[in-house]
Amino acid sequence: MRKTQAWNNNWQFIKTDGDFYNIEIDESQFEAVTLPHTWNNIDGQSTVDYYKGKCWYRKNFEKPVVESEGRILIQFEAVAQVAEVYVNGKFVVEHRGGYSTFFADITEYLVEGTNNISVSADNSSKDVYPQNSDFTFYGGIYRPVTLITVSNNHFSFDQDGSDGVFLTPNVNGYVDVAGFVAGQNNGKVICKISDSLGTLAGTGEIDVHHGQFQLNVSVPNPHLWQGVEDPYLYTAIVELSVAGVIVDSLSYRIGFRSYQIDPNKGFILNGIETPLRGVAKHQCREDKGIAVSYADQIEDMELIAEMGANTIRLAHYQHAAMTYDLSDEMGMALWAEIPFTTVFEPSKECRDNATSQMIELVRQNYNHPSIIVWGIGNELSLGGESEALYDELRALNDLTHTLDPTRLTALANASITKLGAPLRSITDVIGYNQYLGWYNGTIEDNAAWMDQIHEEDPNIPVGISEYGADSVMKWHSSEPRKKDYTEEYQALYHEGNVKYITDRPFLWATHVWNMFDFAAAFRDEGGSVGRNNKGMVTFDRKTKKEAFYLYKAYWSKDKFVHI
Ligand code: GCB
Repeated sequence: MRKTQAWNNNWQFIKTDGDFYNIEIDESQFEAVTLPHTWNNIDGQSTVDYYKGKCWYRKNFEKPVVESEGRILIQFEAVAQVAEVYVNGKFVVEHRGGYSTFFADITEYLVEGTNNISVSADNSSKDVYPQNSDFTFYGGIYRPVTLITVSNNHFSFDQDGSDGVFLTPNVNGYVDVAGFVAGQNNGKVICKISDSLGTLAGTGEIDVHHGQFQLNVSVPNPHLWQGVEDPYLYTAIVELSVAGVIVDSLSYRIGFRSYQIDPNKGFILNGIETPLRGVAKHQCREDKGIAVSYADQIEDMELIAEMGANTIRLAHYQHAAMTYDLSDEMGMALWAEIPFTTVFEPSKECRDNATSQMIELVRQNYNHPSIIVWGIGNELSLGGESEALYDELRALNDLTHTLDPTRLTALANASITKLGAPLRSITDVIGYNQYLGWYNGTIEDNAAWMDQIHEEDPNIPVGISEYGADSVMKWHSSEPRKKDYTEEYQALYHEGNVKYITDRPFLWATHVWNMFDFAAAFRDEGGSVGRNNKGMVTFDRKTKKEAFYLYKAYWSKDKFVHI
């Protein structure tokens, strides 16, 4: 049977490159660290020359006990940006992509007794995306690591970082369960689905053929997942048995829901028009950088819920598994995306990397009811529009539909994207990043602009994937003006926008940029270095800005401030 063990303690770290995968290494220069860890937690939030390079982590461990012929794997929930894994001095696997999960099957590399694992992390890579964007590219093993032991027959761990089981609940009362099995081919898969009280709601089983299976489990009259109003989840336990003995078991929380996105009526969830109004977010906070804890993630999600949001754009990369889990539980509709922003020269490396990142995003997160759209890119026109870029995006869009025929695709366009430009019609829905009243124009300009994007593309669902203004908490004014970085101007900016948005239900989704101030090392503005200050809440999460309360008043059912 599968056993998992958190593997975050007793790591050694050195902030430089070298042959640190060798078995015989003087570890006196290393420092003891606990994961999650980043080496940019301080410099990444303050200076443009934060440390980028290849650094090393090492850990000595006893060979885990595993059933005969079982496998021993290490699951890395993310290593930024390029990782190489070595065991006992031998290369095991490389992973290119700083925000997604991968497995290292280390079974064949182990010896009896004490073993060593060495992992390099490199945040300076030029052919892994993003290469250029308005946020700090942290380095490190900054999400949890898990040791997994399984018997030889198991649900397969794929190169795409998924665990090989894909569940598609249908509101008509069934769940499609498909997947892959490694090891012996003649097992049986049993799926048991229970409601939130633990009562069995449906069960089914099927024989495995050639390492694959597909079955249909009937769940009559399912209780629907209705976003923040009623985020009802079922639990699906999927078991693999061989010769009547259960050899592997996985558990998922699933939700039954259907949706459409209409160019005039916006987002419709289970037949109910549900305007998506919310925020975008990065994964980082003061002093910890990107290496945040589970408690930090819960605090972030609770702040988002308190503001009354019902959607999150998880910018600009794959987020932690716990973020998707919490969104399922809280009913947040998600825009989930790959790190593909502002590309200047679409190249073969660019295509390969965007493709592998999309495969990982979709396959690893397929089972989450909260995910509504897969975002294929952000502001790519800023690097210049070209046929090569359009081809790149068309290919990515087709790939995404093939990977997941049940969901829609989205693209976040820069607001300068021209009328008739292909970037407006490649994906199923689009959003615009618009900063009228901040970088240019006036707050009032937004009303006419919102009507314009609808009139220009009446058959394409349009949303606002970003809008925002900076405020640095030390600045205040009784006569707030554009770009004065005051909390008061930021609140005025959002007051205008929230009214215009409320009056325009055709906007399928709107996302405030950003829920939290975040690290953007190259920035130096408003007297704040290394920070994008467009958050509703400060980087340390200690202060809710005035605009936070404004949205709470508009969106939340609980409009009062608790003192
Ligand atoms: C954008 C980008 C985002 C930036 C934001 C800003 O359009 O997509 O990554 O952080 O603008 O604050 O300028």
